Amino acid sequence: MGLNIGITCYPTVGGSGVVATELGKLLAEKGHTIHFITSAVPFRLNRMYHNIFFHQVEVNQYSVFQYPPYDIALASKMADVIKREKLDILHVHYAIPHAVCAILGKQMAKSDVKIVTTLHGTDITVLGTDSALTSAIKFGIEQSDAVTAVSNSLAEQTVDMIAPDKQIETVYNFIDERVYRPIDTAGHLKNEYGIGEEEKVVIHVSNFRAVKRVTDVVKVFARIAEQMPAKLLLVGDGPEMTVVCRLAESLGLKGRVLFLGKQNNLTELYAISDMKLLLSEKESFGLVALEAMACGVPCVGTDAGGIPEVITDGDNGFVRPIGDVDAISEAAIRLLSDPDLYKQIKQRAMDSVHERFHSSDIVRQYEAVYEGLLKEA
Ligand code: GMT
Repeated sequence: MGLNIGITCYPTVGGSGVVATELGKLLAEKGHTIHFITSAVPFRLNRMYHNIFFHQVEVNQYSVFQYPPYDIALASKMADVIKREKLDILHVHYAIPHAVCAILGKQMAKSDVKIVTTLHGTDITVLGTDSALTSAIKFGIEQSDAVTAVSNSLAEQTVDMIAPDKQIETVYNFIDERVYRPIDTAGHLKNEYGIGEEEKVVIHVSNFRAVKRVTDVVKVFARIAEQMPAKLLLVGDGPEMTVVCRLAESLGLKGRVLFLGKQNNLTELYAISDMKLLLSEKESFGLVALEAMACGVPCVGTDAGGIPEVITDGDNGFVRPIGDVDAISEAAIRLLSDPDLYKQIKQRAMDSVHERFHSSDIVRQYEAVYEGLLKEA
């Protein structure tokens, strides 16, 4: 029987919002009714579904308040939706503020709705070290009815950092295989970007926060470009952009590094890319690696967080220590210059997405979490 499921996430561009929205869409396709309770329409919610509803959290800027009360407005909206739509499940992404808001919303609604919290990383790896928020994160996790993390690494890190009295189950991220797949751009795009047929294309996609170590991406690319004709596509924007631009210039890479800014149609960019670099120092999963692999683009990543659970070194890509530009460059150059190895790793990259992260398996795992809670009740 279809369930009434509320979903709260940050609706902006970012892995957690993408996963939450894709999950909502696939659950709706399986007959559940989905209620997004968010501050804006999730950006991936790009078509109409008769059983997906959007409830906007309005945050007003009152001059008497120093900070806009997003958390309280969200909890209040959650309470309204829990009551009116008779939610069975409220699935929130991020412990703070979303799990804490859900607990408050449930109390306001005097309801028995089950709260499922998915941890995505930043709340634990960054905020968990901020002692001002540790108690709130612990509370959000412990008072949720079920808690999932997007990798074993994140689940273990959460236990190490805040020792919550709660079991945390790993449910990996997934991609929509109908969107992320190899496509043929017949070389048009490569031409339009002025990339030669013989040039290797390296891609990096992120929000250019310092933890993504985009400067290492540029340093590794400089080594690659010494060995073969190549271009680097930098996709995204963020706080480190100026530093990255300056580094590319100082390494004499002007014209070889293309700054594409934020882009939506990543499959078209992956179609012209030969390899992706994901060199973060913190990464609970690395959804962008999975997206690239599904499109047939093998990745070289660091051993940060959950990356080694997505990229298996020597099987579907390469994993090297964080910041080890020499070792990363050696692996990248080897991958790009050995056609047999490349073919084998590329195939394994595509196969492993289907074997280990298939959307239908992951959605089923979330349904099992929901059903388990409702059976207990
Ligand atoms: O990486 C970011 O800066 C964005 C952040 C988010 O909230 O979307 O990403 C986190 O969640 C993604 C989806 O689960 C993961 O793929 C990313 O690895 C994770 N980022 C970090 O842990 C730094």
